Amino acid sequence: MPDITLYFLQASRSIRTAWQLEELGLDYKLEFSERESNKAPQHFKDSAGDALGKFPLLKDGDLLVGESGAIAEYLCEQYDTSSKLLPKDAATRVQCLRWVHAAEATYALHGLAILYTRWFGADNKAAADKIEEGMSVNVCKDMDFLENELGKSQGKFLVGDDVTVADCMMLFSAQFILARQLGTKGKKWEKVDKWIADCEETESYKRAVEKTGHKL
Ligand SMILES: N[C@@H](CCC(=O)N[C@@H](CS)C(=O)NCC(=O)O)C(=O)O
Repeated sequence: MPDITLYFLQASRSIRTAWQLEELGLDYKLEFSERESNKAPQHFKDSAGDALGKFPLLKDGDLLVGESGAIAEYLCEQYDTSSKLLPKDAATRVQCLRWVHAAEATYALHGLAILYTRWFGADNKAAADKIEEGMSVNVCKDMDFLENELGKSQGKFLVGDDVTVADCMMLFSAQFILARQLGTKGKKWEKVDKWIADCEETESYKRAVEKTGHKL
């Protein structure tokens, strides 16, 4: 068995990695930290040993891997021996990888831009609201795309009837946008809601939440 440690910050993208580890049936040590004033405490950053101080971080033996998307790809390369999370055929594989990258580079980017506008624009609400209104166009397009792709899937998950790395990465981004209503303008996406519920119902996701104590 590999010697894996997951550095898990509460209420964060770290749940993506925990879910993937559970999907792969890998044993791992958990180093957990609550947030302090919304941030990762300095002692936790120091103990994890990555200069950027962001989570999740994964240690595999002596190798420290950062960025949830890079961790996701690393775990598939090293341990997804049956290619269940990242299928081998080129079209399905690149479809999964598109979601792995979109989770951060599109969905989290657009959602966080709005969250930061709310935080840092609080003293000029009229300007912040205008920026949020403009940026909500991106979020609504993103969510429409997700809804549409779910409609095309041959099963209940993003790429067919089994969980793939696409679900492991995308779930947190969609939950985060919807829970905080980041640019969603009160719209509802039924297939997205159903997919989120299906993901949350998997035994692997439930184990990840139970083991880590993750809260959104
Ligand atoms: N793009 C990175 C983002 C990592 C990131 O920003 N993590 C946040 C939590 S979701 C964090 O560690 N924040 C702690 C802090 O800023 O103190 C990834 O996908 O891993």
